[in-house]
Amino acid sequence: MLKLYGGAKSRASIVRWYLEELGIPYEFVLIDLQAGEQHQPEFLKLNPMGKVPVIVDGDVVLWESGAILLYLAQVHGELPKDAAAAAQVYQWVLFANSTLTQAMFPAETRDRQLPPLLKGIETALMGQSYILGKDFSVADVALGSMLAYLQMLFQVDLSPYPAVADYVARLQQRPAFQKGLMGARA
Ligand SMILES: N[C@@H](CCC(=O)N[C@@H](CS)C(=O)NCC(=O)O)C(=O)O
Repeated sequence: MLKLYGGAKSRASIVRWYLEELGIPYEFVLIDLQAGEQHQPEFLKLNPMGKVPVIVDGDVVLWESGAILLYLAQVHGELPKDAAAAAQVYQWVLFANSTLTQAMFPAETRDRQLPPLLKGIETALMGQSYILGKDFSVADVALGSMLAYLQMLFQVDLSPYPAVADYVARLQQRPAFQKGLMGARA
């Protein structure tokens, strides 16, 4: 069975959400981040960077939540075959995990960095339910997780961006979101 290594409150929840969406059975292996278990030799064999999430899927050992999401999407036939269409998925996963995440930290620059990005997401969501159009995809897991974290961790007010606020609310209603992203926080 696929193993997912994560902390109690960590980005492993993003992967958990997608595993729940795909209905893939998995074993969650809790790493005690407070105790520094991620820096122990046993864990560093899985991820030399000493960070979660990590998955072990047969012979495949993989870290970085975005890479894991895209791997799962490809293995389970959820990535478009067309290179240009697939690149749209990569674009949003990378945007969520790099540009958007960097704008969330540090706190001193958050108020300046975030508004232009939220405005851009608002524009992209105009007239559509999900970031790539009418259908839910792995790109929504990457982007929706970061937007949900913005609200949960930093209480960012999304009301100036009604399409973004509606989008996050729509994603939060998904059973897999509740089980994966919220359930893992307990
Ligand atoms: N970009 C990485 C970030 C991984 C990351 O920073 N994980 C944190 C938990 S959310 C971690 O393992 N922290 C422990 C440490 O840095 O010692 C990803 O998306 O997987």
